[in-house]
Amino acid sequence: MVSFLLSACGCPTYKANISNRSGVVDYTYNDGNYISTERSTKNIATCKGKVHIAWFGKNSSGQTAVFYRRSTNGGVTWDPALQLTPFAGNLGLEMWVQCYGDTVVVAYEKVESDNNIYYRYSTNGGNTWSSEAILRGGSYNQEAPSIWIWGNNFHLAWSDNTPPTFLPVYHVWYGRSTTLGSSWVSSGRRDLSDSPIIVGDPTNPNRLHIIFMIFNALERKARYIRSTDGGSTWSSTFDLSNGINAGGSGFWGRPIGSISAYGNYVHAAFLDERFGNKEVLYRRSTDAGETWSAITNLSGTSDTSWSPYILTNNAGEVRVYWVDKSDGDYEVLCKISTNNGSSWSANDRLTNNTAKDVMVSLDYDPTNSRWHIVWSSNEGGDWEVYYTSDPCPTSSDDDLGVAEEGEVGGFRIGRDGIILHKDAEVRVFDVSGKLYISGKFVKGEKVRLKRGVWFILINGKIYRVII
Ligand SMILES: [Ca+2]
Ligand SMILES: [Ca+2]
Ligand SMILES: [Ca+2]
Ligand SMILES: [Ca+2]
Repeated sequence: MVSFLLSACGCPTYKANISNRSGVVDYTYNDGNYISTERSTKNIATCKGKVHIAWFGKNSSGQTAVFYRRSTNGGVTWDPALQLTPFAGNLGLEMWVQCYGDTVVVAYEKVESDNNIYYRYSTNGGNTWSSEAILRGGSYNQEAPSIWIWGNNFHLAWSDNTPPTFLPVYHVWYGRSTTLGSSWVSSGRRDLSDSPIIVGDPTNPNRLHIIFMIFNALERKARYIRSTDGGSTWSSTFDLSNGINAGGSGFWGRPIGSISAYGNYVHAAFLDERFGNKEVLYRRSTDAGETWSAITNLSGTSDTSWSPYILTNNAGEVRVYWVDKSDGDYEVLCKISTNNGSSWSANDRLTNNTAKDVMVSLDYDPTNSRWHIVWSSNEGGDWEVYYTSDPCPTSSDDDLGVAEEGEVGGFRIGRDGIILHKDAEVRVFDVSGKLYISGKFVKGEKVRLKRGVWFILINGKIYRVII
């Protein structure tokens, strides 16, 4: 019996309204469809304890600008918002925020005579910013930027319809720069067709992984390529969809996905309808992308599951966040593995309201050992961009990792266990149901627990907590 669920997707006592511009639209994704029609979007990056968030904000005339806001203390408090671009009518759908150390990049699309990718960057953790410049431009369309930075290497994957021969055809392109995008060491066309996401392996930055989709009249599949030499050469294309086209009409037919890697573990999530309705499908590689596991249905819900974002950390915890229509409106759901994707928790939810909660992305900061999550919702009447973290943000006067004293069953959650508010008989079970700790604890005492998912029986009720 689970009588109370403490959401494992985000801190239940802390949610920040980052955009906080009442009466006007603020989105993580620049589309009137509200839900994302592609997936090359990441609105949050966390490095060295700082949290960087960018989003699209409209003015009362309906023009759109890119806004940026940061926290320098791991999401506890937030600096004032900074407007990175003037209000205009030509911003594209997607943006990408990435950081490495003190370097922060915000890239986005503009629809001009053709489409181009613009960006601004900071090399001092967001204190000051470069002027706006073209990251990839020229004839034809450059779209859907995705960036991974490691050391001096700036890796960019994007979508580009520069003609291979005579006719413009969208391909995924990759380029590497050692000058933050002002010049390029290498750059070239990879494969059909669109919506790339590039990630690297922090344990071996020469390993790069790109997930993308082929989306045309003949094929609608999720695809994968990798490089093991820092982007100099690339593998042949692997069909993650294993021969099955995504169903659905229009943009709903896009098998959009996401990818993350740490060491030999590579995790891919994408969408299709082979299990009856749109589900988040999952495959992993345990050999750095050389071979892949069978396809599993991760979401398993009764209605549309959409726009998955998958991320692993340095401790083998993997998280997938997505939006799901199964309770009638859109909610952000999540699922967690603590063993590199071998097994997964039940579905959990970040949101629970009658509004649309959409387009989630996340990052993990080893500096504070926390997951940082951002999404859009119109729960307040107009659209806003919201942030939370898991575990809760740490306030400066509390070294236990607990943000609030909210009563959740007579205990608080700390970084390395739970702290009791009163004397209690406590039994702790691991995710497989095995008894881990049993005993009497006194008020203020800490029940030490390793990072992971635990079931805690206290005062006759079971709580599911994530440390
Ligand atoms: Ca707003
Ligand atoms: Ca162009
Ligand atoms: Ca579903
Ligand atoms: Ca909702």
